[in-house]
Amino acid sequence: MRLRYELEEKYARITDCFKYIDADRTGKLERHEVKRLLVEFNIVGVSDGAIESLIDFADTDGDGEINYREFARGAPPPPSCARPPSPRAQPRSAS
Ligand SMILES: [Ca+2]
Ligand SMILES: [Ca+2]
Repeated sequence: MRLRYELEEKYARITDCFKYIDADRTGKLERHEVKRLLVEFNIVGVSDGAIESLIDFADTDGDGEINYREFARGAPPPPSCARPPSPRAQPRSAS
């Protein structure tokens, strides 16, 4: 169904986004990765305190890092997070 497809698309994009930010492949977004993301988006002038607040907001289990579940739940829809979705012949392939 269409709704199901759209949900899968959305989650695929969040996953791509997460992997993109998680450059060191730890499966979690550490503070330095969040900071790097802001720099990459040319969001400069954000204080460390504001970044900490952002992380704390998303970090619902309080371990200081943002895991995938926290990211998927806490992140706003990422319109510009990753590169535009690449056109694929198969919408969903086993990975
Ligand atoms: Ca990481
Ligand atoms: Ca956490």
